[in-house]
Amino acid sequence: MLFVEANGATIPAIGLGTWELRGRSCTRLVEQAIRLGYRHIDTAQVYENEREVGDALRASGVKRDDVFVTTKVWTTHFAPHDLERSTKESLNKLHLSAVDLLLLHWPNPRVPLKETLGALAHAKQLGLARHIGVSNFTVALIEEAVAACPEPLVCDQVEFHPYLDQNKVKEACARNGMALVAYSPVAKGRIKSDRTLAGIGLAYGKTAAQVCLRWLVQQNVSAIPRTSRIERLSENLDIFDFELSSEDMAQISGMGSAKGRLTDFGFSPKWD
Ligand code: 1BO
Repeated sequence: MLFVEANGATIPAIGLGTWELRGRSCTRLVEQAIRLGYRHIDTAQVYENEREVGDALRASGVKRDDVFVTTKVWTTHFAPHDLERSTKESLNKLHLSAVDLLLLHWPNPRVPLKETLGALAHAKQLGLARHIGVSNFTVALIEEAVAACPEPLVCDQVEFHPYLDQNKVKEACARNGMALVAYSPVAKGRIKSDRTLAGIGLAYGKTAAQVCLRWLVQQNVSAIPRTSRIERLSENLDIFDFELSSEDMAQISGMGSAKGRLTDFGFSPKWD
């Protein structure tokens, strides 16, 4: 396993995303992932699966300090006392005394960012989170957040895959010592049938999805692919025994554009 270092945090380069996983199948999948060697699990209040993730962590028997757990505070809990209360609720569901990483899930212009960041930093100071960060923040919001936050921010978790150009956000993260964590890293499954990536993979004996994930971690990005299929868990983890050439890296980097975004909502910020 490779790790991404960011402002004092050591984040496993591959994690399991759990967006849209629910109920017993979520518990089973997370437990199986941990048995296969995943040491980074990503959940969120709004995914409504923190209890199932917590059950899986407990059932796996893995030592607490051996697994990196992220959760995210939903935007309706950004007022300071709500942030603390909802984080404690999350911890209760996860059966944990602290998460490794606590993120603001999306920007919320209805609550002053400085207040929310003060509450996020306070959650860290109370020991509810080892590290803090943001998600779905644009370059301007990253810069505003870094300037306003009393504690270091360790990442911006955003959609990132070969079809979406995220160079500006990646540069803003690097400038501020933050990691970029990629959600939907295989473009919601679209990468699996990509002929360019499959062609590149032939030379390495790897699938298009493995080439894609390798392209991400090779640029110091942590990726959290979600899958509901147990057989895909091993495939997504099996990317640490090869290295893409600089020509292959450049070819894949050239595939992205601003139009490749797959996750967007009415409440999204104006993307870079
Ligand atoms: C609404 C959830 C988006 C990805 O975390």
